[in-house]
Amino acid sequence: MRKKIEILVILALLMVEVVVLMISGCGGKRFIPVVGKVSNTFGSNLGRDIDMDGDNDSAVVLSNIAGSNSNIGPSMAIDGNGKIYVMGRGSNGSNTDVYVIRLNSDGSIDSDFGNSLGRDIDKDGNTDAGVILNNIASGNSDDNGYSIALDKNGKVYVTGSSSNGSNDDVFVIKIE
Ligand SMILES: [Ca+2]
Ligand SMILES: [Ca+2]
Ligand SMILES: [Ca+2]
Repeated sequence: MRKKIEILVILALLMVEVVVLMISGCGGKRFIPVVGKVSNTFGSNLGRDIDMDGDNDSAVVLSNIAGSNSNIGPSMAIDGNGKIYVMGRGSNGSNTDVYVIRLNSDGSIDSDFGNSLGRDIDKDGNTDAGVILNNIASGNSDDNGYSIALDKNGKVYVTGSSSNGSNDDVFVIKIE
């Protein structure tokens, strides 16, 4: 009788083991893909652990985009070649301007897009390029970009609002 119980217990333990192996994919955790982890190859290494998982992480951080501090980036889009367009508004020191910056798939700034800004906005030691839009509705005041979209040919459209001097107008601009 005791032997029979022992055999049943062993069989039960074996069944539990089989179920655990089935759930974990026979090889344990190493077969479960890790998702939700911040890349440490996109952009530059921050030297900080921003997702608090024990290792330092990477990101693209842009500052002084339109010539002064205070930069806001509400919209981005990715074309079929993996180029990443980041659009928003930045202060030029007296009012805001719209910016569009194109990143390569590794997060570096694509210097072939737009004009030279004469500034190193990603602090990698190199002067960067991009599109800065000012005085869109002729008010020579705040120009705020809110959204960006690409058409099927990769042409870029940005929209937002711009001061005409007394109130704000909507703009849509195509960048070729
Ligand atoms: Ca981390
Ligand atoms: Ca402006
Ligand atoms: Ca740079």
